[in-house]
Amino acid sequence: MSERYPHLKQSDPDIYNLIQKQAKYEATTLKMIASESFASISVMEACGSQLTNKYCEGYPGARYYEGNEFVDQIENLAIERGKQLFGAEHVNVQPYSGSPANQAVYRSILNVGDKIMGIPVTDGGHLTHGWKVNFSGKDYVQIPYAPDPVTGKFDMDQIRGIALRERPKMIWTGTTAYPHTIHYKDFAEIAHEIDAYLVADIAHINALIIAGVHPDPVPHCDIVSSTSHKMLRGPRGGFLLSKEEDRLHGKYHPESKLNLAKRIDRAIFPGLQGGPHMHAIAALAVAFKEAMTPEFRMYGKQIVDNARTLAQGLLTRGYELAGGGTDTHLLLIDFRKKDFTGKDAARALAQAGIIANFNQVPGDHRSPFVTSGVRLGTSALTSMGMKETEMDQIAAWIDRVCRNMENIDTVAPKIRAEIEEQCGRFTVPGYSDL
Ligand code: DSN
Repeated sequence: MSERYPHLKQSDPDIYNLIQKQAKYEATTLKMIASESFASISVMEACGSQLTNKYCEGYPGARYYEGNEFVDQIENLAIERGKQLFGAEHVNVQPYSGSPANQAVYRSILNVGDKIMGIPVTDGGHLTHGWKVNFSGKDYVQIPYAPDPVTGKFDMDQIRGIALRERPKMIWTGTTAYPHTIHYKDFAEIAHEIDAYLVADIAHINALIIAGVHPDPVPHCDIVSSTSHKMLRGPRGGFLLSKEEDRLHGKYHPESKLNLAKRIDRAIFPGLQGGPHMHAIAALAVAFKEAMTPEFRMYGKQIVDNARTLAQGLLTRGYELAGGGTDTHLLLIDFRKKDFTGKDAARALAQAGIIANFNQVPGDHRSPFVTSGVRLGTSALTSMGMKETEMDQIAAWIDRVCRNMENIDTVAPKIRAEIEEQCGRFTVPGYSDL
């Protein structure tokens, strides 16, 4: 690898060396945390640019600081590309990340104390979908729903029953650990029936939607929220897509005279945030441009093909998967019947060079601190260029780890060496292609 950060190396060797070590670690192990992928060098260059110095509170053409000729053009480009990519009427690219984006969703359509429907974290939801220790569970009342514990899939009749009984003012659809297709149209029918807003959180699956291998939420949802990193391969950040006008005419919101787009913008700034992170917005514009290419759509499709092959490789070797398989980028190995926990398995896999996380599975009897599952994702490996052959090999390595939990200290280094050899045949942006 040629030298990438010559100034940093000289001025702060401690941080330089740690960044290099992390980069090498990620390039020589299997990055299978389902929410991670690899940003391109162009994205990283924009993110590391002089734009980090600029303050420009407000929106293009209406800022509270001077000197915005170029940053206005950058933010407008990001917005226009976002609109084109997702077919959205309105785009806000200023959220600092997914959690602030979701906070703005609440602030733009609801009042504190309102009921919302969301999936608890322990069932594969997100903290911001109403979890008790998060602002969303403290300021709003979560009505929980979850995948069926037996099938691992959403039971739309059951979800409709909860919605009709509880009449929440907003329904979240979106998960961090659901391996199956989300049918937004079905959720929209339920939301319309009870005059609730429908908001999709697509942080985990945005590239699959762009690639056309997962249904599109934009026509069916009032607001769509996303992070810009994860499988989209942009910078750390978030964005919001919405309709211009409000289907419910601000029914639950004090500022109902404003349209939906305006309320979202106001919720972000000045409601929740100050100066936009222009370096991240520029990098997001770059990522949106990359996501418009045929290569990106092939990446989105290959992510799913890889996940399916990995799932098949595990099923063939006798493992159980939550919901029986996957339609997306992720799968959950179900270790409920094993005498080791998800945490034990995740630790052992990491020792062997397979980096994932322990995660609860539907019907889990173990606590969230140990769990009975491991969540695996294929986005990062697909970005490296790995395909079906490599996925089957990975299933074999996972099997070897799980069959050798008792003597993992002996087995793990051997597998780790094999993994390093496999990774060496692929490309990691910013590491092996320099
Ligand atoms: N931390 C993310 C995940 O791993 O799913 C959610 O934001």
